[in-house]
Amino acid sequence: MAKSFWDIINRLVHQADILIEVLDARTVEQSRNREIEDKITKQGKQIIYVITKSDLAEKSKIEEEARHLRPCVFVSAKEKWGTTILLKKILELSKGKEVTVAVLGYPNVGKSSLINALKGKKSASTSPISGHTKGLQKIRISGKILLMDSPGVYAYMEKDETKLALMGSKDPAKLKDPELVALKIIEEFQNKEKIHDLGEAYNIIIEKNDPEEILEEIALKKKRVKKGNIPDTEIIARKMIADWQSGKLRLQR
Ligand SMILES: Nc1nc2c(ncn2[C@@H]2O[C@H](COP(=O)(O)OP(=O)(O)OP(=O)(O)O)[C@@H](O)[C@H]2O)c(=O)[nH]1
Ligand SMILES: [Mg+2]
Repeated sequence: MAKSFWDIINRLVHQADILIEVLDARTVEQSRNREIEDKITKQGKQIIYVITKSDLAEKSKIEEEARHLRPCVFVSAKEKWGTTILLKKILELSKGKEVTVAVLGYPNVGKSSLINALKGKKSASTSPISGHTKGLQKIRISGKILLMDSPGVYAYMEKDETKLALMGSKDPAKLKDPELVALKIIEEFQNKEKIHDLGEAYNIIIEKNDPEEILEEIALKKKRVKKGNIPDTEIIARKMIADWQSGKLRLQR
């Protein structure tokens, strides 16, 4: 796997003139890969940072996180924002010449959706389940711009399952320790003093304070129980992770 991963990166960097690194607005810094960014710039290719899913985060927070990234464009493939600006940026960098642009990033970050939003119609297949795009696919956007969709190869360099899950790059059904990730989500809400919002998302009032007890409380109140009314923390954890990944559970606003 490791070899085919670098093969894909090398091919993309070799074939493309511009590489778009797709970053999740909710986890801008974590969705970068410095090693791949270095490889791109060393080969004299241009990077554009595209922060997608901008509809899921507060603008001021994204701006703060993205202040060092240049050039950087904010997009929502869902709401169709930012695509005209991104196309203009590509044309500006290519100086009107024909250009190949590769789209890179973590699984499920929104690479294929971005391509469809740029094209204005569905050309790349998308899915809420990570690992959807398998091979490289070329999609012509206009006479001047050829886009390349790629699988979410970034995940092969990241061994931390919790991080991958929080970034939406790991299918909750395939997690070895979903409870650990759910506890992290609960802690995130606690750290931001937004535990009330977590309850609200599930139409319950959270009364406990300890994250493990909160997980059990949510399982009980949402009736995810095993025989003997024992909270099924594994099932509720997988559900919470899926809701986090889809944006149903979110910290902003
Ligand atoms: N809210 C929101 N959801 C988005 C946006 N872009 C993509 N998504 C959702 O994110 C999920 C993944 O989108 P894809 O475009 O398939 O992601 P990908 O990076 O191509 O994923 P892989 O091919 O699995 O690596 C889908 O459920 C999309 O609907 C966006 O701008 N806003
Ligand atoms: Mg894809």
